[in-house]
Amino acid sequence: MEDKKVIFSGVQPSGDLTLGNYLGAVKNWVALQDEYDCYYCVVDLHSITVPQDPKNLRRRTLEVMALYMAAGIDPNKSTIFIQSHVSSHIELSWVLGTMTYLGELNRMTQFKDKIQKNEKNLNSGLFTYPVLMAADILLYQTDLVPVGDDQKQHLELARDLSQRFNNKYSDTFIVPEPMISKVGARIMDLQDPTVKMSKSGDNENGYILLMDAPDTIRRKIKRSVTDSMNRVKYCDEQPGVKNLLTIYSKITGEKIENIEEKYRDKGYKEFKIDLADIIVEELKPIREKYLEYMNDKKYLEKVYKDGAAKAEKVARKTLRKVYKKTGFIPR
Ligand code: AQP
Repeated sequence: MEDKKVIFSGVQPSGDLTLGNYLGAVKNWVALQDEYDCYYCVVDLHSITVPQDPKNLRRRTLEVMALYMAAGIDPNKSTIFIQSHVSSHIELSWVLGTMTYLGELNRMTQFKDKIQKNEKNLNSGLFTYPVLMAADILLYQTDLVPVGDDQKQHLELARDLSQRFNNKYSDTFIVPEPMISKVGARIMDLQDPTVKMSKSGDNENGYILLMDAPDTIRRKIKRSVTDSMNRVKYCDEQPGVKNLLTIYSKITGEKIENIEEKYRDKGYKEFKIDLADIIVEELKPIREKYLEYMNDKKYLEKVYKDGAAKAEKVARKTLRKVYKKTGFIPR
C-alpha cells in the first residue's frame, strides 16, 4: 500500500480564534484526515514573537487544541501536538536560518505589517518567524500545507529552503506545496474589508470569534460595512458584500452565483440576518464541544502527550539526517 501523503498546519495561540482562522484553515483540515497523514500543531513558539502573558498563553494553547477537536479534528486520525514539546523545531530552525538570506526575510509582508504594529517590540523572532515555520513543515516531510492566503509567501520560503538544502547536500526534504482553498482563503475585517480579519485586530467589531455569543455575532454582522449600492453582488467594487458572500458560501458550500440569485430582489438587511443565522448555526456545535473538552483537562493532556511522542519520532528522524549531512558528529 502506498504511504499516505503528509499534511502539516498550525495556528498560533496568540489570541482567541476568529472566523478567519476557522474558514481559512481549521475547517479545511477536517476533511483531509482520512486521506492524509495529518499533523496539526499549536504553534506556541511562534506566538511569543509578540508579547504574551504566560498565564494567558498556557490557557490559550489548550483552548486552541480544544477548538481543533471541537471543529472535528480527531486525535485518533491526526497527530495533534504543541510545538514547544518537540524541540527539533528549534534545532532545524537554526540550521535553516544559516541558509536563509537576510533579503528573503526583509521581503516578507507579514514581517513588515507586524513591525508596524509592534514598534515597541522589534525582536529578531519576528524577523526569523518564517524560518521556524519552514522547520515546522520540513521536519515532517510534508507534502501539502493547508493555510490561508496570507501564508503563501512564508510557504514559498519553506520550498526554497528545502530545495537549497537538497541541492547543497543530497535529497533530504520533500518540497512542500501550499493547499489554499478557492473560497475563504482570505476572510476580511468586517469593519475594514481591505484588511484581513485578524485575532489581533484593533476593532472588535471587525472580527467574529468562534466563541462569540449568538447575539454578538448577529450584532457584528448587522454592523458590518457594506456600501450604498444595495445589491448582493460578488465584485471588487463592493468589498464588504464580497466578503460576506465569501463567508456565506464557505459555510454553506453554496455557489456564489446561487446566493446572488437568491438575494437578487432583496436588500442587505435580509441577507445579513440570514448570514448571521448561518454563522451561529455553524459555530453552535463547535462551542458546545469546545466547552466539553475544556472541562476535561486530563483528556487534553493525554492528546498532547500522545501527539508529541508521535511527532517527536518523525521529527527526530529528519533532524538526525540533517545533522549528519551538515557534518555534526552523531552522539
Ligand atoms: N482572515 C483570514 N482568512 C483566512 N485565513 C486566515 N488565517 C488567519 N487569518 C485568516 C489562517 O489561519 C491560520 C492560522 O493563522 P496564525 O494563527 O498562524 O496566524 P495569522 O495568519 O497571523 O492569523 P491572525 O489571526 O492574523 O493572528 P495574529 O493576529 O496573531 O497575527 C493560517 O493558516 C492563516 O493563513
